[in-house]
Amino acid sequence: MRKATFSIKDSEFRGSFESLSKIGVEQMADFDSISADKILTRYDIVVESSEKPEDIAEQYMPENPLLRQIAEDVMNLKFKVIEQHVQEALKTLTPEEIIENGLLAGMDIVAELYGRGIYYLPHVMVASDAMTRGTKVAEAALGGERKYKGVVMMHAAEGDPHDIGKNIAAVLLKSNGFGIIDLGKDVLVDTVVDEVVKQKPNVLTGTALMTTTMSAFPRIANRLKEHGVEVPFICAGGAVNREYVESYDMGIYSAKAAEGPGLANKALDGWDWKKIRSNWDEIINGKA
Ligand code: B12
Repeated sequence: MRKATFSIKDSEFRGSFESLSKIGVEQMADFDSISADKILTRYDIVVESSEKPEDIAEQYMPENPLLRQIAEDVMNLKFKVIEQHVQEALKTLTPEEIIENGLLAGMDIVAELYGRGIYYLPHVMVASDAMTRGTKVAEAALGGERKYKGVVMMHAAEGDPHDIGKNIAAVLLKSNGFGIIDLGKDVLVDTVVDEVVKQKPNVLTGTALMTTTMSAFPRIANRLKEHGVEVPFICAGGAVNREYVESYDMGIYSAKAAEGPGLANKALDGWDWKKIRSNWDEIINGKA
């Protein structure tokens, strides 16, 4: 991984003073008498220097060496070797463990490094490709066709290209015996409504990572009501929170892909969205 240099030496500050002097700024102050140690604090550098990319990564790194290798592959954009490493890990670990604790951990690191301006969009795109390749290998190991206990229709909101979380949630729901109708990403509100009315899934899910796309969810809920359709509608992604999702009918919040099966199972038990919502804490904590 690229190592970032975060410390700027005193001499570099002094160098800046020297160049200022050359353009005549020395007339305003006697720079030689000023100690950079005392007055020059670059707060942004201080903040950055306290946590190096390696330290940030370490916070998310799994301990198991096979999972660590996979998380490192995602983080280091090793899309060519990740499939082989997932195959090796499958000899001793379950596909769910590999996805949740290896691939997802790697993507968490990438998201964190991107958020801090250390990684840029191209890094993120290659990392997400590596993550997708690894997920496909793990998913294949979950077994072939099976009889589904219920159907979950999934989508990423209109205008939203972020589908990594949705795809992970789909794998975990599949591995728990659900059939998935994946409408894809950037799905029009009208398309979601039409498909729900036509195909009558047990559960609908939506993912929104952008504040510009999250309003698609209440629009979907309202349009479904106009059609006289009610369905538990799991809404997830960084753009939404529980308060927002519970501000419109049918909405059930989820922060983690691993929560999907627990919530969807309740719909199969005959719970409507109101009952799932009012027992949300118990379901998420495995007490309902
Ligand atoms: C990867 C990424 C991309 C990739 C997306 C690849 C892909 N196929 O998804 C690419 C490079 C394409 C991309 C593009 C853009 N991105 Co982007 N991207 C990210 C990034 C770094 C990580 C997102 C991610 O995949 N996280 C990991 C996954 C696993 O998380 P997740 O989807 O939230 O899923 C978790 C939960 O939400 C939940 N979950 C999700 N779905 C479901 C479903 C169910 C059923 C359940 C139960 C749970 C569940 O489970 C998962 C965890 O277990 C974030 C930064 C960040 N810190 O999040 C920015 C971020 C989302 N992007 C952002 C932006 C602005 C953009 C761009 C507009 C940038 C640009 N200027 O061009 C473009 C989009 C352009 C367009 N309109 O087409 C912003 C959004 C800001 C905002 N609040 O609106 C973010 C937050 C970055 C930032 N800090 O500014 N991006």
